[in-house]
Amino acid sequence: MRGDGFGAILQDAEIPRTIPVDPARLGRIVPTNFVGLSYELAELADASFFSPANTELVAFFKRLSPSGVLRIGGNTSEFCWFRATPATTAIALRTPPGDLSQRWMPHRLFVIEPNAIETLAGFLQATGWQAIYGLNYGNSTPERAATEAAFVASRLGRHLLFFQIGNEPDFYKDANNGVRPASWGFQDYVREWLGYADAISARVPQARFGGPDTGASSDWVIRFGDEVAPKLGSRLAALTGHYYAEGPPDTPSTTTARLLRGDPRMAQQTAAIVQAADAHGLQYRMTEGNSCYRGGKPGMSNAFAATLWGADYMLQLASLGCAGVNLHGGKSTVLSAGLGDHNPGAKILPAGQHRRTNGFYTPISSEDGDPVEAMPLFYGMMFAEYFAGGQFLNVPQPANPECRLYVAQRAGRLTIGIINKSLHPATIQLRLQGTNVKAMQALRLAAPSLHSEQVTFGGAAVAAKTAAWKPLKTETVKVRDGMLLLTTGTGAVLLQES
Ligand code: BDP
Repeated sequence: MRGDGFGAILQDAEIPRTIPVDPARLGRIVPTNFVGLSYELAELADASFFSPANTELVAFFKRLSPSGVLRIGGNTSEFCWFRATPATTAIALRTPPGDLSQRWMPHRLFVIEPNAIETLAGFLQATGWQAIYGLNYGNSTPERAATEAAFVASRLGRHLLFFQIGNEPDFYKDANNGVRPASWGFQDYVREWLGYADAISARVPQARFGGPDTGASSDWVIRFGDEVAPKLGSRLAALTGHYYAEGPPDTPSTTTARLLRGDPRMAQQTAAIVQAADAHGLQYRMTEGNSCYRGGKPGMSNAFAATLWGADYMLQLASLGCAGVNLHGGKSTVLSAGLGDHNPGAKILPAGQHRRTNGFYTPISSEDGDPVEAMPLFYGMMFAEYFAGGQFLNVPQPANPECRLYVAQRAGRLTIGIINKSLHPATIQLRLQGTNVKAMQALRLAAPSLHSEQVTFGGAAVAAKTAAWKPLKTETVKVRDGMLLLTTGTGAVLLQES
């Protein structure tokens, strides 16, 4: 697989059908805070992590977006407690006793000190990002949540986008989760959830909420909108849900080929949820997800395959009207704790190949003692960020389903993304209607193979520690009589009007 078929001269016979790009066919607007990251709430047990003093992490967030969204939640959020005062006691777990080795939830508690919220506020100021703050619902009480929410709101101020209450409630009754009994269902969830929201609103009248942050049940997302939107009115900001494309990592059916083929059900479900959100005047945000659940698959989630999957996934969701995507990651130790100290990805690693034991899907690597680094998925997110603040043009997709095309107008200029997830070069011919564009500048996402971690964007890698990045190679693609023709190998090309 090579990424250098770009700009090749084509024989007549190879020229594909022309795809019209019509500026009158306007699609969805991409919010400027579309790009997001998701982390475990237990990261806050270390107040120095989300801190303005963690300058390397600050630099990577800023490299990704000047106005992104940090969602903090995950499995560990049900095992965190806020020590509001030195006298506050720990939470009591509702998880029934049993064989802990079978439970894919934390086996211990994490304390969040007020100081960690102060440093989080400084981190958000330093990065320009906003936060979605996930409150414990699985093992807490409305009173505790309200106390924590009041402190968080007072410190985060305008950097607080909204609260979420609980993580993946549709899994609570499953044996490997177990924070609620097997008989517990959606109506129980909504009733308890409203109790939390009302307790929080009593302390923080301006509080806004998102939900239900389900793991898999798109029907819960739609039902949540129908039941909760009329009750909460403008206090409800967004419908939210999670999406993991594949998993678990140690099953033979989790493959790069399957990941890159894509999942038509995902698009159908997203379209249905966006329609429901629109009907209630709400946004829909995909608040946690990645290429493969249970920590990601080495060789896929931490490789160029994830770059291309991430770029395509984010742009597909944006084009469907999803208001934002938060891809999950963080430190191995924290992600491992969130999965009950199971590390399925590490089991399939050739010995000694990685320092990382979990969280192979993380966009940013931030392991203790190592420099902060961009992982392959980070580059896919950088690619998607070029569309933030733009408006899509509805264009037909290329015939090859592994080749995807996205076109947007941003600040009056055309931005085009072509993502070729196949192992063969792809040729695209576009007719740019109603414009007199003469040339476009191209930046390529490339790597030696789909399994490689050596990703470059515009011929340059993002520097470790500083997140410095400057394209070394831009290419000029001529537009003749409105026609743009290009070929790309496995990889992606971003074209911008010169
Ligand atoms: C989600 C959890 C998150 C996990 C992730 C995973 O919210 O805490 O890290 O899955 O399985 O269900 O990797």
